[in-house]
Amino acid sequence: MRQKLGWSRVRRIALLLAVPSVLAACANDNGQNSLSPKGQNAKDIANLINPIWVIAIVIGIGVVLATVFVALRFRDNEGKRNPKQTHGNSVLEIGWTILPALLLAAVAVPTISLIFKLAETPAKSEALQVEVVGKQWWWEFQYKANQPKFGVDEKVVTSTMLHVPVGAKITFYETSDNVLHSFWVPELSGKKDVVPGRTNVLTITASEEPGLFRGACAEYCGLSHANMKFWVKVESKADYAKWIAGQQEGPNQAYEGEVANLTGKKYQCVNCHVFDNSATPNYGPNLTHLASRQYFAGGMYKTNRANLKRWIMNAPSMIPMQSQECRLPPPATCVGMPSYTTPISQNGKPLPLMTSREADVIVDYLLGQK
Ligand code: HEC
Ligand SMILES: [Cu+2]
Repeated sequence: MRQKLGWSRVRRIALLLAVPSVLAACANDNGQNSLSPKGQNAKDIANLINPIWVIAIVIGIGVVLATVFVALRFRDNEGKRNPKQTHGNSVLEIGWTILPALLLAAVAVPTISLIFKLAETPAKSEALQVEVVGKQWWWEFQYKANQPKFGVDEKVVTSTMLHVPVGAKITFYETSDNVLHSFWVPELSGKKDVVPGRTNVLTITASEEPGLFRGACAEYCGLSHANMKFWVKVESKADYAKWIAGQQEGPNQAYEGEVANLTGKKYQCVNCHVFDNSATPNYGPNLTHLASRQYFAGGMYKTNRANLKRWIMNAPSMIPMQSQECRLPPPATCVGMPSYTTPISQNGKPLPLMTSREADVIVDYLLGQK
């Protein structure tokens, strides 16, 4: 039975179509917009995809209109308007095979040449060399030692905040010590998969202007995948030089006394963290210059007293992790940073719970680690 397409139904359908478009328009400028490229790689990709969009939209609209036209014109009308029945039309069939093939071939030429261009790796002396390790669920950056052009003498291990000078080329050597991740700074470059047991190489060019660019893990990697962000901080040459020199100085304060006792013995933070040497990686982020990082915890929180204190006492309450029950690094089966205020025991013995005062001692020290 045919139903009349009444006005109320039309309106309902229109509303259904309108809601997603309106919501899409609400998307705020979150610094992850690959349609507003700021770095050369991202610009090259946008210059390729934009004309293809135009062609695709024109063809898409044509196909939809033709489909709607045929559906309306030849809809069941008690047999009155059956189209003329034919079998085979060589001209049409050859036409609609060759035309798309030509179109795809035309699109392939600039696409393939851009793939090769983006895969180029400049000489080691020309680009800042950074090893990237995808962790669960944060990013570790290790500036390779001996890069005089970029002010790096000793290796520098940091997390979440990647500092680079304006206009510089950066070659990333990406790997993972756990599961698959994908490294993506939408406004600067395309993605690169981060695969355990492999090193994938990606070179990008920083923006010409200073700026803070948001990156994210773009490959589902477990519980806190959505919280695995990072930032690329593009700085003037002078600011970058100051930062990289600061990272290579030892800790601002001696690592001794009560703080060393709490973090080294009582709570054994040193199982997972290094407090006094920025050249050494560990299971968790290197904390030697923590206070120089604007954001911590996978870029999800600003580095300030309130956030740090809450984090140190009970990190899993801020980012979902599989570590409440365990204060040991791998090969234990916990993932992430444990809670120090949730009662747990190890080998049948209850572990000490952190007091607010102890947390203050640790936070005071960490905030001094510029
Ligand atoms: C079992 C290993 C483990 C132990 C023990 C541990 N942490 Fe962590 N910690 C981590 C991991 C993993 C992260 C990163 C979590 C994330 O960002 O998702 C982290 C993150 C941090 C951060 C934020 C650093 C950054 O750059 O994002 C601070 C600060 C920190 N831990 C301090 C401590 C202190 C203080 C202790 C001891 C009281 C401690 N941790 C004990 C594993 C551990
Ligand atoms: Cu991920």
